[in-house]
Amino acid sequence: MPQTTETIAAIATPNGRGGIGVVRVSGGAARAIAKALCGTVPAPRHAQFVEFADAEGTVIDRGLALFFPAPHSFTGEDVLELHAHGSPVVLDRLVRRACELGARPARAGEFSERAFLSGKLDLAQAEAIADLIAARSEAQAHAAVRSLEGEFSRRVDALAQTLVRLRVEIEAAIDFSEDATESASQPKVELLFAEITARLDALLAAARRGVRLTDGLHAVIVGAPNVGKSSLLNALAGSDRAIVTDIPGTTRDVLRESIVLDGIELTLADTAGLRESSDVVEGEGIRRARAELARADLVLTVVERSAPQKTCTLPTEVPSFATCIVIVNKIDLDGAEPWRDERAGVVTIGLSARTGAGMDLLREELKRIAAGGESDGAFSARSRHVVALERAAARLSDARAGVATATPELIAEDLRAAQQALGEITGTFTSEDLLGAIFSTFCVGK
Ligand SMILES: Nc1nc2c(ncn2[C@@H]2O[C@H](COP(=O)(O)OP(=O)(O)OP(=O)(O)O)[C@@H](O)[C@H]2O)c(=O)[nH]1
Ligand SMILES: [Mg+2]
Repeated sequence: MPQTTETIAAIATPNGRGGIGVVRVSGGAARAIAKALCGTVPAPRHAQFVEFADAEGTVIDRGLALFFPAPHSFTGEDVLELHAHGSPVVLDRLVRRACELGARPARAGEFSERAFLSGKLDLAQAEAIADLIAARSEAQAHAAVRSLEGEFSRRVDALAQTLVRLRVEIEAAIDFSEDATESASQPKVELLFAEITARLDALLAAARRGVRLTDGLHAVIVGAPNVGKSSLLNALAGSDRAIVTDIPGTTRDVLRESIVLDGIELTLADTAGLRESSDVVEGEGIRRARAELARADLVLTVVERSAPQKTCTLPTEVPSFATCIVIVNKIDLDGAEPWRDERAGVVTIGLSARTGAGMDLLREELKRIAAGGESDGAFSARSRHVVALERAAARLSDARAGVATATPELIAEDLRAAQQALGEITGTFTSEDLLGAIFSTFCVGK
């Protein structure tokens, strides 16, 4: 266990006034600070009612003190918790007093970082704490708790274990055979490759759902000029967010609006109509629309009711994992009723952004997509996890492709890199930079 000599202190409760406020102290000096500040070191894990005193012995406040001796604490170090009245002045004085007694103010996320460094949590779990605190919906909170309990980490670890078995097989081939492809364990290697690839793909899909849930869905509205994309954004957002005119090419920039459906956040982006344009500004808008498309989870392709067939081909930039809905707009011009149709997995909805007819069908569809996958054990995840899984998948596929052609050493090297990518998720392999980047986004006192 790494021995951190510095003792840290911070207010653990949010800014502002409240019934109670908590100051947390962690490190080797916590015991001495308890003695000086509370007049006693409370029995381990037992709340004790004490007076918090300053250097002159003047009472700062009365409250509860709790002492968690190492290693049975959140950080794995000696931890002191002071529960005082929730006044910013009182809590500040307590932190200042702790600092006079040998602590220093904690940096953002430093308690969680210490919990990680002492092996109390892995990196994905530490991130799940931040996600739980930041959760804006019950679904997000639920997913974060599952990650915190180690659901995600267990699946990553299990995958890493299988990868180790594969490496053992391959490395045995290096030792015992001139030619890996003729090795006796060849069928076994193929089987392991197939198993890991399938599991990695499943985990990647689950992690992408986790990111959608944690970050909210990123939906992009695209289509030809003048089909009613901006009108659709306004109708979904319930406000005149975007400019609507009958001039094709009205929208030039990407406009974003956040909506919440059944507790799940959805960011909608309205974009410039896709067409060949010689106008520099519009051209830039179209370029941005395509860039937006490339990172979409959900693509709403809008077409006009008069020409649904010939224009409903999806743009080529749509990522393979994105869900697509085709919106046939302006049905009011035909006096048609709203409708929903599903063909070859693509849902098409006929509606009118102007009159609002059929908007409920779209909202239902969005809710269904936003909630998608939740039932099969959603856990919270971050883009960095997805990136690491994608890297692992790429190296795994290189290794697999190499079985027939490459030397066993090269295959082993790819597998090692894949394993390292997995290790970055839970923190088995990490750099100082990565840790700094992750924990600095946490809040102070966490
Ligand atoms: N009748 C009818 N007109 C609509 C409907 N939706 C949009 N319009 C009209 O179609 C025209 C274009 O609407 P916009 O929302 O600006 O279309 P857009 O796709 O954002 O257009 P660009 O930004 O130029 O690409 C406007 O005159 C709207 O009033 C609809 O459901 N019915
Ligand atoms: Mg527009």
